[in-house]
Parts: sequence; structure tokens; C-alpha cells
Amino acid sequence: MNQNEMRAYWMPFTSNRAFKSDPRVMVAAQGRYYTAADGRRIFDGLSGLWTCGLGHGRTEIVEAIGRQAGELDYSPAFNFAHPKAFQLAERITDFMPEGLTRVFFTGSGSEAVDTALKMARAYWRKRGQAGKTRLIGRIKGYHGVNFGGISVGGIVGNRMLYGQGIEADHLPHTLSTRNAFSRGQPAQGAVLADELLNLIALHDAANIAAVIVEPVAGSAGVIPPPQGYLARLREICTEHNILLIFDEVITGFGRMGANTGAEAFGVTPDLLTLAKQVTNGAVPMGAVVASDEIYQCFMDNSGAEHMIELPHGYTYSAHPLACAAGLATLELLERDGMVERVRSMAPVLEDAIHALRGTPLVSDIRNCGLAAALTLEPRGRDAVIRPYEVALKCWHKGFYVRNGGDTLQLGLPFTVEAAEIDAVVNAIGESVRELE
Ligand code: PXG
Repeated sequence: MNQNEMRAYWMPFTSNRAFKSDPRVMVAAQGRYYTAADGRRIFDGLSGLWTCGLGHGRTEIVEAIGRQAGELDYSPAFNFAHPKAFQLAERITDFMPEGLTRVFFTGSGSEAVDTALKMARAYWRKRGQAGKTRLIGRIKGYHGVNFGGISVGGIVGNRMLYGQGIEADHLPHTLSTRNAFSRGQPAQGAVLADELLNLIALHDAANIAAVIVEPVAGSAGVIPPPQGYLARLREICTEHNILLIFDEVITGFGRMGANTGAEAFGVTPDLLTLAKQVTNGAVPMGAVVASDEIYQCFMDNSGAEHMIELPHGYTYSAHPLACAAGLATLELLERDGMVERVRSMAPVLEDAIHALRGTPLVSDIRNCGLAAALTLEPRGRDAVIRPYEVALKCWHKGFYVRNGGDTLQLGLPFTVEAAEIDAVVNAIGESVRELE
């Protein structure tokens, strides 16, 4: 493509200038491989953007979307519904921990996060505790890009340009050099959850609505929770009447070798956000799953029956194409035993990625389920340049891997073979050794 053809498209989370001088364009995808514009086959080391665990172009999903487009392309989301919205909501609850039974659809992960934050504040109002508005996130957290999400988010670069957000505090992140090169959940750090007690002391729980964390921080570079950490957060939230929200946009539907991160780590939140894998990335969709108690509180405290209990929703909430894709995706996930497959392949990834320990410039390696990341040492004051260079080198070697901050990330397709794990990890190792 020449510069003119690339002029109008302002790309998201992309260095537009660098991209346009060396474009990386995909023209097709099947299974675990993309086809690049120059005809090369590229291994999909991040399942799209953590979206396509089942691989690309799955016939059942493609056909379900096609059928749906012909039958009912759109149905108004407000005051009306279509059958697959109910079916998918029910189906999603099959994958949720006990007690999370009510599904609110959105169009993306960012929308799911802002929906969950609004639900949390509204819930306390409905309960007559209007003072409970403060929201608490975590340093290094990523909760999408809308105003609520960036406010509770803890990746400074995503917030610094945008001025005043909404009131929020941040727990410390759990990354520690003491835990460097841990396999899976690190041993040290559960005590960091107690920082929540300091925020409660500062603001008083009467002013705090919710705490939101990713069970495993994804975008910040696959940071699994220290053993006991999430359970401790749950305990403090319960004790002080604060809602706990798990942002499972990446960890939902299999990536951790369990249906959810909540299941993987044995801790149940009050609200849980989803997106990405719910439709295998084929149609945009997100969701918030709420506890029965929260749903009932809205039903019981909203006046006459014709009154709207939650004045919130999106034109594309429960979009028929997304619901069709979601039903087909969850069917395949279950039929093909994909969650069990993630569990069985996770140790293969763990061994392969940790074999890079000792490679120059690699200062940490982390993994959990079919997700893994390396941290690379900065070049001078530039912490992001080396992962960026490695991702480019990998692309030229036929592998798509993701760079983010000072990390390189892998989110392998659930269908991945051991030989592919070796190949992509070798490509990363080789590329790191080529660095200055
Ligand atoms: N929460 C979490 C935990 C996410 O990972 C979002 C919310 C926002 O979702 P939407 O659909 O609005 O993008 C995300 C998105 C990466 C990467 O490289 C991660 C995301 C998106 C793009 C890249 O880790 N996560």
C-alpha cells in the first residue's frame, strides 16, 4: 500500500507514523495463522488480541453469523428483544461461578467496565447509601479506554493526556523482583491486598463503591496474582461492604485453563466483565455478569413496574450477530473440550517460555494458563523500544507477538500444538539475542 491509500485511517493504539512507513497488513486468517498482504503465513501468537482462542474462520461461527444476518440483522435493544439474547445470557451463566446469574450485554470490554462501575455506584444508591461512590483500581491495571476505565486503570500512559477523570484510587501492583521468574502464581505478595485497608482508613468504607482488578493483569504483561491475594481482597471487600469487580475481558472463557479467572483462583466477585473470547473475536461484544443479589436490588427498588431499573445500555447491546457468534463459540468451546486443552498445554508453554531465562536483557518471565510474558531491560531511558523491536523482528520471521510497555506477550490459541509453542518461543529468543 502506498502512503495515499493509508491516509484516512487513524489507527488505534498504534504508532501511526512508524506503521505507515512499514505497514503490517493481514488479508486473511484460518486456524492459528494469518496471511499477510505479501502472502506470508504468520503464526497468531496472541489469538488476535486475546480474542480468537478457538482459531480463525471456524465454520460453525462463520455460518451462525451468516444465517443470523439473513434472518434478523438487527433488533432494537431497548424495550424489545430477540431469542438469542436470552439464550446467550443463559449460556454464559453456565460458565460463571455460582451466584453470578444476570448478564448485561455491551459492545466491548471498555463498555463492560464502565457499565460495571456505574452498576456498582447505582447499586449503593438503590440501597440508600449514596455516599458510596469511590472506585478503587490497581496500578498497572487495564480496564479499557472509556473515562471510567482509564480512571480506575493504572497504566499512566493511557490516562495522562486526558485531564480530569472520575475519582479513583489505586492499589499497588503485585509485580516484584522477589518473584521474578516465578512459574504461575508467585509465592510472595498476598499481603499487598491489605493496602485496601489503608484506603478504607483514608476514605471510610461508607464512601467506597467498588474495587476492580483483573484476576491476571493482561495488558501490563501477564501478571498472575500472588497466592492468596485475591482471596484476601474478597475477604476485605465482604467485611467492609465494598463490591468486588473482576475484569475478565482476557481471562474469561478458557484462557486460564478454567471457565473464568474466578474459577481458576477460587474467588467469586460480585460483578464480572467479559468480552473478546465470548464471540471468539468474530463480532464485537462485551458483557457484565452480576450477582442475583445485585439484580434483585435494582428490581426491588425502582418504583412502579413500568419504570426502567437501570438507565443504561447501548444500541448494540445483545446485537443479534454477536449473540449468534457467542452461542456458536460457547458451543465449540465446550464440545471440543477447549478449557481442558488449555489446562493441558499450559505446562508446555510454561517450560518453553521459562527456558528463555538467562537470555541477555530478559529480566523476568511470567506465565498463567495459555498466557505468558517477558520483561526486557530498558535501553537507556526507553523501556518500550526493545519489546517493540522484538515484535517487529518476530513479524518478519513469521510470528505475531504483542509488545506492550517493557513486555512481550503471548496469548496462544487454545488449539496450539507443542511444536508451534517451540517455534514461537524460539523466534522470540532469537530476536532478543539479536538486540543491542
Ligand atoms: N479490560 C481488560 C482487562 C482488557 O484486557 C479491556 C478491558 C477493554 O476491552 P475493549 O474491547 O474495549 O478493547 C481490555 C482490552 C494487549 C491488549 O495487548 C489488551 C486489550 C486490548 C488490546 C490489547 O494486552 N484488552
